[in-house]
Amino acid sequence: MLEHEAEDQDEGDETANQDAYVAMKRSNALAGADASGRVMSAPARTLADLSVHLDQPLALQRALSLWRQQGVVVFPAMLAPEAVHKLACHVRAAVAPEHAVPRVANIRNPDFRTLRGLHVRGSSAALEAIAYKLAPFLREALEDHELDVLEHAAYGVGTGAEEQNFHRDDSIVDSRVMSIQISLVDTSGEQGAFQVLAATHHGAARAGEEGQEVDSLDELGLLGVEERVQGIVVAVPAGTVVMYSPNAMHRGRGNDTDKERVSLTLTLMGANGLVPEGIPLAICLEDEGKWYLDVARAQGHLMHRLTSSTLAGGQSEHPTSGSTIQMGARSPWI
Ligand SMILES: O=C(O)CCC(=O)C(=O)O
Repeated sequence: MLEHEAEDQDEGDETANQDAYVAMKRSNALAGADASGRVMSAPARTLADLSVHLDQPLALQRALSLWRQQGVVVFPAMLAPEAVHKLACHVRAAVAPEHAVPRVANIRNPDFRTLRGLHVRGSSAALEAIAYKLAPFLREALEDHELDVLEHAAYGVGTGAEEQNFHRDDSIVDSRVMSIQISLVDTSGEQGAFQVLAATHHGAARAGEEGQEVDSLDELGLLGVEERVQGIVVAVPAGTVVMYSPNAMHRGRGNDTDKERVSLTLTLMGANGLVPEGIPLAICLEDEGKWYLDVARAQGHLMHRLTSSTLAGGQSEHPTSGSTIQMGARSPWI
């Protein structure tokens, strides 16, 4: 490498570090953390503590507060059964070996777990239904009206899958990145359910670095309360949408039942967020960097950056859908 190239790279690294530092400070401040990053609000202890029912008053404000303070929000049975059925068909068809892009290497304890990049277009109705209901929350939470789809995959946890260790997915603390799971089957706690430690998405919780996996959360010096050792088991009905920070300590539990846990998983990022290391991973190659949800208006729309064609047949189900797939003004983020 030439000398001036090395200098450019050093400057680039420094800028990236500064960006990450600024993002961490902002994430902490939004979450009500003190100067050392310790979160001031009490960690949620039950699934009900993390759940938001959209028919309740101030539901989206409560969702925003959970996102910032706990790093996790659960919307129980948010998608209608017909929408879940359609999405489940898309997911199951796409995991057929001849169609799917295997991404199993991304998963911890991969035996009996399947993660496959999935075409975004086939999920447009469900994604638009979510954006329609949650647009103001998503815009505030991810601090932008353009939300890049970084990952989009079918995820199955079959009988015999082992419990994972608690971990976080990446090393950048940035509240503008959101992992989402849409449950496509009723999921019991023993069916490989998602499990999370609330309020571990930043600050003091950074004692556990990216890649570090722990058997006991005492290793992180985070605990004191028995419930927190176990975390919150997200055993939920089909159609439930779980949104969590990839920085929150979480894991998949073992599946001791004879039923597969099936979900759609995706990662959204506010357009000015810091792309986490290692992402994009679980998405179809041709969809990388192409799709975003536009939540500028009260309802959201799924958009494609590079074409100006109209989404054939109006696949969305919400009332305002005539969804246009528009040309993105800016380049893909990769
Ligand atoms: O099973 C889950 O819901 C979480 C999976 C996970 O965190 C991982 O594979 O890294």
